[in-house]
Amino acid sequence: MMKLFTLKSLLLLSFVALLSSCGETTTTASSKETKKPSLKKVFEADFLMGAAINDGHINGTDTIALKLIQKEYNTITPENIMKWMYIHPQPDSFYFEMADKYVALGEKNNMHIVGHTLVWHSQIADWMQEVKDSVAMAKYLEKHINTIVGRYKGKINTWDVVNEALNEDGSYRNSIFYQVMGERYLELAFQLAAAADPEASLVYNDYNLWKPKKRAGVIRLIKKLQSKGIKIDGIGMQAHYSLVGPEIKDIENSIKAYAALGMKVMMTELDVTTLPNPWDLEGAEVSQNYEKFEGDPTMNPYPQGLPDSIQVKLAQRYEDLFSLYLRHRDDITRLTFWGVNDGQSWLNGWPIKNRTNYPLFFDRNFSAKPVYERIMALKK
Ligand code: 9MR
Repeated sequence: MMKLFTLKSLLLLSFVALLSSCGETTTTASSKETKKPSLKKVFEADFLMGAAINDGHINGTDTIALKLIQKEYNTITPENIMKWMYIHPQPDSFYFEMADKYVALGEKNNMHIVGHTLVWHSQIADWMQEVKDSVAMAKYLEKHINTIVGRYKGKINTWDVVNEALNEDGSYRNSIFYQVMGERYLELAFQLAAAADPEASLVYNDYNLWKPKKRAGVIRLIKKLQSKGIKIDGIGMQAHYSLVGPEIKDIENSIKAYAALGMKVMMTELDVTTLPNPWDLEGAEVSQNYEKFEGDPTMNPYPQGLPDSIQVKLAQRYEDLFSLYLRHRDDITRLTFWGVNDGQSWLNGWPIKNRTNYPLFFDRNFSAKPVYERIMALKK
């Protein structure tokens, strides 16, 4: 009964009411399709369910993927097309064609639309790397955020405002932004985003946020912004995990710590690698690449398909994660997978290129893997 009156439940009820008032469901697929169970329906009372999508999905050329996205998900994130180098390639020019299509796709399907990402040191435009003066950098940040957030005001519901600004020990990453402006760049980015769209939910997004030292860094950041009256609504825990780590209790401690500061928590880039990781790499540091192992069969043991024994481990790992997420459903608002099917996952190329990985719920033919039923069964 109490549950009915949580803010989350009220929001969900209004969301459902809005959908019914539009006279349509969140999918445009045939009515037969809409009757089938889906992740978004099964977890409707718990979280938004989503995936990161790319060009073929947005253009509609990848028709099978698009159908699957419409059936299974009620939120989308652009995997690459809104990153600085694509959307703001020159100081005075923006490229909005793909972003416009992405937002139109989300609107057409009544989806919760995520913007990813306004300020990130990676995939930044070359010209921005050359800006060495703090006044000029602040101006460019202002132009970048005002133009992009302003264009999609009222349409993009959640923004990953700053991405991966912390080192593993919780200190600030020595990015181009930090070198030139110090930590003020984070404050400015959140201030600008809040001013450009006061209704949008504003998120700090990073990997390995379960690590105690990194968690402490996020807590310092949240408190700092809050003490200055700067709006921050949520923490995006990317959730690039393996079959064995991190431990559930570490993830749980972070969820609790962020929620205790009034943050909504989102699992923004969920996937579980199934391949050998001899260096015990954690997270998603894109600069890590082990070229010399490219083509080494011991590093790519399942080129023809995932053995049943590993399917079982994958399903168990996701079950442990989803059980945790369900326990914290009042604080977690969204679960977004980083990709649509195994063949499209970035984990086929990181940290060794050209491997065959199986980190998601759907295989290379878009068929649901055993993990799908196992997770749906959690709600039966
Ligand atoms: O999945 C994205 C991949 O296609 C890009 O090549 C890569 C480039 O940096 O970025 C990947 O997405 C990253 C996301 O934007 C931020 N968190 C880590 C993700 C995986 O690297």
